[in-house]
Amino acid sequence: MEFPKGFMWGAASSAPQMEGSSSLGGKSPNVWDHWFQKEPRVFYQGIGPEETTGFYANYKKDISLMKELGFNSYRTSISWTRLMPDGHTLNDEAVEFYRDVFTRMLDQGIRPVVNLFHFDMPYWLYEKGGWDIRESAEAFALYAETAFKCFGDLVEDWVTFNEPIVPVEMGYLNDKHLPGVFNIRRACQAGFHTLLAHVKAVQAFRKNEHRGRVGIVLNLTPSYPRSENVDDVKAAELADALFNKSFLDPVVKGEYPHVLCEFIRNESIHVNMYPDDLKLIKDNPVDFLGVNYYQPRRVKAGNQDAEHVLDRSFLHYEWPDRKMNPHRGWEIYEKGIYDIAIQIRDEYGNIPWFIAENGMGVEGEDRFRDEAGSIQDEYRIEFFEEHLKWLHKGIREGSNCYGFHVWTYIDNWSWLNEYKNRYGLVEFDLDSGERRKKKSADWFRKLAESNRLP
Ligand code: BGP
Repeated sequence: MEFPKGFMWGAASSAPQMEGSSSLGGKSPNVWDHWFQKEPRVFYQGIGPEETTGFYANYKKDISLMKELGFNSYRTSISWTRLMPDGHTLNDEAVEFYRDVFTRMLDQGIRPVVNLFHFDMPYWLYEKGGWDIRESAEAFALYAETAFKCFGDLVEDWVTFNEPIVPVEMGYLNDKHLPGVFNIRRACQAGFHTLLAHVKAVQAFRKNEHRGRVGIVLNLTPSYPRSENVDDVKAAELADALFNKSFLDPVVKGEYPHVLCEFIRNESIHVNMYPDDLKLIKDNPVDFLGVNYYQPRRVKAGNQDAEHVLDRSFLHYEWPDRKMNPHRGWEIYEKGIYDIAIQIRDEYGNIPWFIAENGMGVEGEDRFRDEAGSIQDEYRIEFFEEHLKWLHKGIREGSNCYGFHVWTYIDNWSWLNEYKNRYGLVEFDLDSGERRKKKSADWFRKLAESNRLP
């Protein structure tokens, strides 16, 4: 099974999950630094973003290892609070660090795909109101433009946001990210300001004629109704509009989906915007799309007496008898990747896109260690192979997919699970800091070098 010529093979990660040194090098705190250091909460192991794999200190070693794994590209993110600690002043140490990272990647034949925001809102901005206030969009646009100027000679693939719906869903309809409230109106406003931040960055990129392309990475969770019952079908449509199309439609088609507009009208939600905002959205579609795919959403209409409209409309539902990843509690549904490929081909103008994250988080991988000490993660290889078969079918049928990034290169720190679920092709030893290739690392190298799935 051969993939198109020049196919992008690599991995994705993010600054807050990889860099560490979060109080060094002139960086100011983001919401995650603050949360782990200052706000009492129940932690899994109590390991915060200060103690990640330490990419800030070890990037040279890591980039060489990526080369050994056959990567021809890698997505990382810039830390906003490292580059511009107070939102205005440029941190020279950060510029030097990122310039060296991108230069070394290029020297090794690894194309940098650079993301500007991976859930890491500066704490100073959060204190002012975060995504609740319009000022956050202006602040982001200034940061984006600064990054384009500082690194535009090295980077050609720019991503404004990773999974912009996640901070909205987890922070405004859940207590998993800050601010941790349940407020649908605030969720809609925060989502709108995030979109505005994105389009303002795209506009700045085009206006100043920067080199390369600008896109966004969305986590798409295909929404399948639990049954053919009309209520379930409607609930699935609403879930799709809220969690997929709320960003997918405006960034690609330049407009919000009608199901979402209807929901906002029915709920009498007022979203503050300026008269020209919708035109700005219309005029600034992305050049490409990155898609993170982990699991679908199985949707069933909810209890009509429930207090909150979201509970009345649908439940995020796990189908009995589905294949599950027991460690992460996520369904494994490989065909979902094909459904996305075909949907992008047919409903989104066959825009160039790539898989920006796909991976399997597993707890306690120690038990899969062989005598030589290497983790034999055959389950991960099978997970990727099954997804790649479906992706390949989508490409064969004309979907314009140009790459596949796994989540992730090395076991890294995560927002809610810290180091519980391991995703890496490379094992990270928390005690010694040692990096050890797992079986999947060798499998990935062969795949990337041959550009084909055996
Ligand atoms: C994606 C995020 C990543 C990463 C991944 C795995 O949604 O973009 O940052 O964390 O999911 O999820 P988790 O670490 O929660 O298991």
